[in-house]
Amino acid sequence: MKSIGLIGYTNAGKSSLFQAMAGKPVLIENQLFSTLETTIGRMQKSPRILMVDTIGFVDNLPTVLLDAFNSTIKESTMCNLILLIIDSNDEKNEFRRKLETTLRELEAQKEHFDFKQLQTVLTKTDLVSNEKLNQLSEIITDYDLDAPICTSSHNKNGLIKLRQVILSRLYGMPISIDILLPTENSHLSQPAIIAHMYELGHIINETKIEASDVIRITLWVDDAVLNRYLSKSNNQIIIKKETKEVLV
Ligand SMILES: Nc1nc2c(ncn2[C@@H]2O[C@H](COP(=O)(O)OP(=O)(O)O)[C@@H](O)[C@H]2O)c(=O)[nH]1
Ligand SMILES: [Mg+2]
Repeated sequence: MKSIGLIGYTNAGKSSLFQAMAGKPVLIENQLFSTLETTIGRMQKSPRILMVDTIGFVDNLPTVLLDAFNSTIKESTMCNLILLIIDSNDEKNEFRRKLETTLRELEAQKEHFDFKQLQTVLTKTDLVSNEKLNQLSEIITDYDLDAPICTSSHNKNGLIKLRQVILSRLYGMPISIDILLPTENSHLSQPAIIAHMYELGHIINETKIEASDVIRITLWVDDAVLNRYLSKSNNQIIIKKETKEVLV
């Protein structure tokens, strides 16, 4: 299992994005602490990826909530990938201030995570111009962070791109494998192997190679998980080169 944590200020659009990507409804309210408890769901079409929606950052947090808040942040840094969700509809100075504050909070948790696990995501892009999005992207890259993925949970722009980025950051590039018919030493049917692959990874494409008995599938899968399976597959699976085409 891999996990993705959603962090960011309250009202940034985390729960909306969670719902758009995980499909499971969580409480969405335009108010402080609508997500007091961490909510966990599975990423759509990739049930082995868990999504964790967390409580958001707030300025001047009441002391009684500080402990709960800090432990949630600490928890989310245990995820394989952390999506830092930022509201693109904030005014530019406010945007910069919140980004700085968030990075400072994360810096304080540095022993628990690596900034390489961080992917920034701009939300609410349906409300802002492309020009502003470019300016905000520049602000983000000025902090030595990767360029943000621009998304809108309302018109769904950028969600496919975000899925691709999540999958390739978690698994690296997708690979293609050829599945051969059973031989006398191996007893697994092609459909059985394919079913296992659906369980182990995220399949992008499945084709029968013309004039042969080979079925080729392209998938995102953890190297170690695939290798463990290969060791039991009696040479019925051949790994092809990594593919460059990325379709979800
Ligand atoms: N226009 C627009 N509004 C959004 C979008 N995503 C979230 N919102 C609104 O922003 C507010 C806060 O969203 P929510 O997902 O609860 O934020 P959270 O506190 O980070 O979980 C709600 O009123 C949402 O309807 C979006 O993509 N576009
Ligand atoms: Mg929320």
